[in-house]
Amino acid sequence: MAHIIGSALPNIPWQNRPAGSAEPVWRYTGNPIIDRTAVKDANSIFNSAVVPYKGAFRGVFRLDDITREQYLVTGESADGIHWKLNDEKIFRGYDPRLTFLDGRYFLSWVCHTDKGTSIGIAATDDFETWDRYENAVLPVSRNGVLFPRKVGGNYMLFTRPCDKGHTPYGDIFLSQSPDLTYWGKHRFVISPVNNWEMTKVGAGPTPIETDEGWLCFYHGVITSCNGFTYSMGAMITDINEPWKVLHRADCYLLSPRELYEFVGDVPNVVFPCAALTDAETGRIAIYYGGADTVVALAFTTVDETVEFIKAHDLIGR
Ligand code: BMA
Repeated sequence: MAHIIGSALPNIPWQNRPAGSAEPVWRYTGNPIIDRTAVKDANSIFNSAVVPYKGAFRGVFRLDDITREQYLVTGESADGIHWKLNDEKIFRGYDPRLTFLDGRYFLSWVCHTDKGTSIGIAATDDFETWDRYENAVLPVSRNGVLFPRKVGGNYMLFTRPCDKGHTPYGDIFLSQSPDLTYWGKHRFVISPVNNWEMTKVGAGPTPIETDEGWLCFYHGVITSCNGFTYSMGAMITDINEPWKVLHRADCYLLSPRELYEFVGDVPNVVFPCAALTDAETGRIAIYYGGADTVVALAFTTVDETVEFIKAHDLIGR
């Protein structure tokens, strides 16, 4: 049995695996949980981040408005499923991740600079005022994901160097920092090697600490004759040297199958940015964007995911 190392979250959003399903990850039957009309003048609300907050939940949501500018807005929820989003735009950019780290809530996201995208970092205690840090990396990069604690005395950040367009390549790297400002000791983590992710890979939700290592969901992209298809994969990395991959599934765990993943502004996209965990039961609730248009929710358990990764492990072959 694999175990999550972390806090209990008795009110984690949850549905049991549907009868007859053998999937490693199963979708919430009420998907999508947030549609494109949840904020005035929204074009779409999708790849978004969620954390537990004072017995309820807070989130930072990607909002593309009807001018097609990309912004982040906050939101609140009692149950993690029904959300009230705020109109106020807190930052320009996209694909937010939230990490509870050193007693504060850290946001990392794809921010714009004159020379291409970088990884913005900001911290908050109340989701109202934010302390902005220096951008973590030189442009151009996306998919900046902080770990929930220091490892070996340093903060850890996954990154994904790329180009200014719809990047046709991409490896996951990891950078380290003593203070969340100066980043170095860069390490390579993974390249695309599996068919379903052959074009590029990028980190997903905040890594989950387990007694087997860091459980990391990530996205991978295959190019078909109709363009990109985004799926979710998973790997387990070493607890003390998180750039070392111990296990990695050769197949996806979630891939577009439902209409809200097939149809939208960018068809055929599932893009995970957040995961809630309950250390007591091992339950995991994954938030992902559907077709660059809506927010959806899926479930698994740490035990089932670790078992699935090991049963489809490409490491050691
Ligand atoms: C990536 C990012 C994501 C988006 C995905 C599919 O490059 O822009 O926000 O979900 O493409 O369009």
